[in-house]
Amino acid sequence: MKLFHSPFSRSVRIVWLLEELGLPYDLETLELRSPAEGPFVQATPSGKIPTLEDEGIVLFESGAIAEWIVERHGGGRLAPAVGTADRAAFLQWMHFAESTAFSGIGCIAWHTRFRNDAESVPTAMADYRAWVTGALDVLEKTFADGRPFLLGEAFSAADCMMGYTVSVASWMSLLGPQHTQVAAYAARLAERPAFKKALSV
Ligand SMILES: N[C@@H](CCC(=O)N[C@@H](CS)C(=O)NCC(=O)O)C(=O)O
Repeated sequence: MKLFHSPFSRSVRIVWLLEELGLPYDLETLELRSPAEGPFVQATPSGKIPTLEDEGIVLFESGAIAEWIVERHGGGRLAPAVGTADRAAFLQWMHFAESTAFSGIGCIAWHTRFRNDAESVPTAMADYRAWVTGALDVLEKTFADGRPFLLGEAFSAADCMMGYTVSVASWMSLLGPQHTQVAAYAARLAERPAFKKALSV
């Protein structure tokens, strides 16, 4: 497998997963070009980061890549069996992590990091923060029962997806004082050697 990666970008999710599974991979590390240059401008086969090349397949979308890796190479690890109730929850969190929970974070980054015009769009910025807070509130309720990971006692690929999301939210100071369970979840994940490795490459 060859992974196109940029430090601290969503490809961290995939490095993390590969490390958790102990799978061999080649990393092509790139500098992230500003998305303000235009859509799909990254120096990868898809124009986006992450992109995975594997067995002649070129795949983008971090969630799809993570699902492919556990299905094709996981040997039953880090994902519940297809067709089970746990699998349904797994799919929900895999997709929630990017499509719902990361969308507001991405918009905030767009205006604060790439466009530098956050002050001129205060209503939109307030909406984005509310979206992020709403998603973190869902997680806060989920972890209120004391579970260490999204699916309960078992760490799964969904935690690689969501762990990146909550870590970025934390780095961007988007967690509120009410998000104690989410903060504890992020701290728990930060101790995992595979995540530490993913953040170091
Ligand atoms: N939903 C996609 C988002 C991919 C994405 O936007 N990646 C960012 C890096 S974190 C990127 O390539 N940004 C630059 C661009 O859009 O040109 C995924 O989860 O992989």
